[in-house]
Amino acid sequence: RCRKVKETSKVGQCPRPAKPIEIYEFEGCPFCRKVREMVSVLDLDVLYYPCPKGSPTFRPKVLEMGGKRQFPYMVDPNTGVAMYESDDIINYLAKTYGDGSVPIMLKLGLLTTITAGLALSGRSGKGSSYTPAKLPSQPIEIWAYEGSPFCKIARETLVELELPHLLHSCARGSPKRQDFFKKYGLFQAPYIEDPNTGVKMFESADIVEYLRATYALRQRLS
Ligand SMILES: N[C@@H](CCC(=O)N[C@@H](CS)C(=O)NCC(=O)O)C(=O)O
Repeated sequence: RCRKVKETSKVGQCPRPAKPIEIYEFEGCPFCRKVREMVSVLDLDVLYYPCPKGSPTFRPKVLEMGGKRQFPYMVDPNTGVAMYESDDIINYLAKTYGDGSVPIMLKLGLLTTITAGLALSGRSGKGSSYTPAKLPSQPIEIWAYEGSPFCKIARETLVELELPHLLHSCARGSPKRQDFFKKYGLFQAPYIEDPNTGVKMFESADIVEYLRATYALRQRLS
């Protein structure tokens, strides 16, 4: 017997930000991971400014803007609100761009931090430290969502190279999946479009190779 999975979501009825939310963070941080999960739940488009350890551009900017070198840090250009603290950011996003509710797994305090950390532990710190890279003039666009291991591989590299990226959330249930399907004839994530070079591509391994070849200052041997 064939069972169909029906994709539904309430996000279509929620207010959408006119300009993307800006989040300063890095892939390997469990507190940042919690916020990224909420971003997927709310189907938001977010401009991520990567702040891996040792990175020269956005880490100092956060210190300048907020007074602390702590991640995640969120700026909402639509409301002028800016804040640290993953729980505060999650609650703000839920109230402003959702129905106010936060999924149970994201509001268990220490347990949420531990489970978010476990979700990252198999990748042994990937997406936490900086690899010297050229800074592009425009953010790279990526269609991705937090639950996908293939999207994670692509984002680790975006973060390690400190490449600003506009992430179009497209988790299960996202109405953007249908739009994507109409445009490209299939749905597959991750997918990137780099306005700096005109490159468009699927496949996490190809994306990683492209990003390193285009932006890393020292090429890896492996
Ligand atoms: N209570 C904060 C904790 C955030 C936190 O400790 N973030 C770490 C990264 S996982 C940090 O900013 N460390 C300083 C650094 O990376 O330089 C929250 O929930 O957002």
